[in-house]
Amino acid sequence: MLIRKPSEIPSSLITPRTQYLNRRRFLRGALSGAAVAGAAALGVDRAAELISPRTAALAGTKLPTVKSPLSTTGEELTPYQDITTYNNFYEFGVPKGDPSRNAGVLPTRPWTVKVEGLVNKPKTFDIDTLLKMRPLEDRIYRHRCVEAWSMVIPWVGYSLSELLKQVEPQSKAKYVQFLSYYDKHVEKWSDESNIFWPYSEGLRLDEAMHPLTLLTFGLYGEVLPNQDGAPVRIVVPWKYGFKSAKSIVTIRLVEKQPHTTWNDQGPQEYGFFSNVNPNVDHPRWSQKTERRIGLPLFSQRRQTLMFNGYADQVTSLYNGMDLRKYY
Ligand SMILES: Nc1nc2c(c(=O)[nH]1)N[C@H]1C(S)=C(S)[C@@H](COP(=O)(O)O)O[C@H]1N2
Ligand SMILES: [Mo]
Repeated sequence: MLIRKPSEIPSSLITPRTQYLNRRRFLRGALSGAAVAGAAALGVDRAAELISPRTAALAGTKLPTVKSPLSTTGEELTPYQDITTYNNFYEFGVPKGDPSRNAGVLPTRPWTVKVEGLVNKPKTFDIDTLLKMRPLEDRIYRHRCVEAWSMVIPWVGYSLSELLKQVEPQSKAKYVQFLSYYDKHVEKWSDESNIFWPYSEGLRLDEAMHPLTLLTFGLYGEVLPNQDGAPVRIVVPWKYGFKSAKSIVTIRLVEKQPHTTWNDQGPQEYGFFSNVNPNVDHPRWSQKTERRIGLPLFSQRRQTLMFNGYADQVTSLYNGMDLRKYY
């Protein structure tokens, strides 16, 4: 497959951001017009289905944010264009450009996140309640995919611990499982891979409670585009990207280590912990270096940092653990 990477497109071809957004809004308008016309021919019930809440329209809405002391500094931000067109979101297709083309059909309203399992106060949160529960922070993080590419992304959200504290985890709870939205009629591309849906990820409870673990609603100060995991996702910056489940609907506190999607796919290749670690190679490639997306080709290659550069904050979580064994 030959796809021109965003970084290889001359900047003269990159649409300025405002123009790009206006065009998208225009296209969306045109599309919903077509949906209404098409719906008239189908009868009322189908019509309601076609026009019903489909909130790609929310993507790009400004979010009120405060600066975060936990932001990574001194890194050049990856352009919005790259963050939103070079994605892994297998529910919407395997090639990196497919999620940005297909994820518009994800219905991001109404949306709830159910927090259940070993907690004293299980609760189903409406997404708009979650959005207002705590001040939203601008948090810049390095983002390192297991495929050895990376970005620097200004996310918007607050620490997941703020939500977990509210439901009061019981002492038996040792792990947290995250489940993504799944509807094979909406995510028609999901059969391109043999993943056992819904996408499932997990963290040890202390990892989930770490302040760096972000409950994420936006990027670049705006509501997440669907392809980046709208309306809410997890971001765990010291781990490979696949640990950060997108478009989550369930958070479950459990006693035993939950099954996780990439570990199911290849346990020798993708461990449960999957901390970014330049000293432990993937069986099929090195993890010593990475390619920073969005930079000129000659300057993309760089050293991968232990725990993706967050060692000062997270090393203590793994005291006494053999990180080769627990990869
Ligand atoms: N539900 C779901 N979450 C997912 C994935 C996915 O395919 N489905 N891909 C993961 C992988 S491999 C990575 S690298 C990141 C990518 O996030 P981004 O596209 O916003 O950069 O999302 C992770 N979360
Ligand atoms: Mo990834």
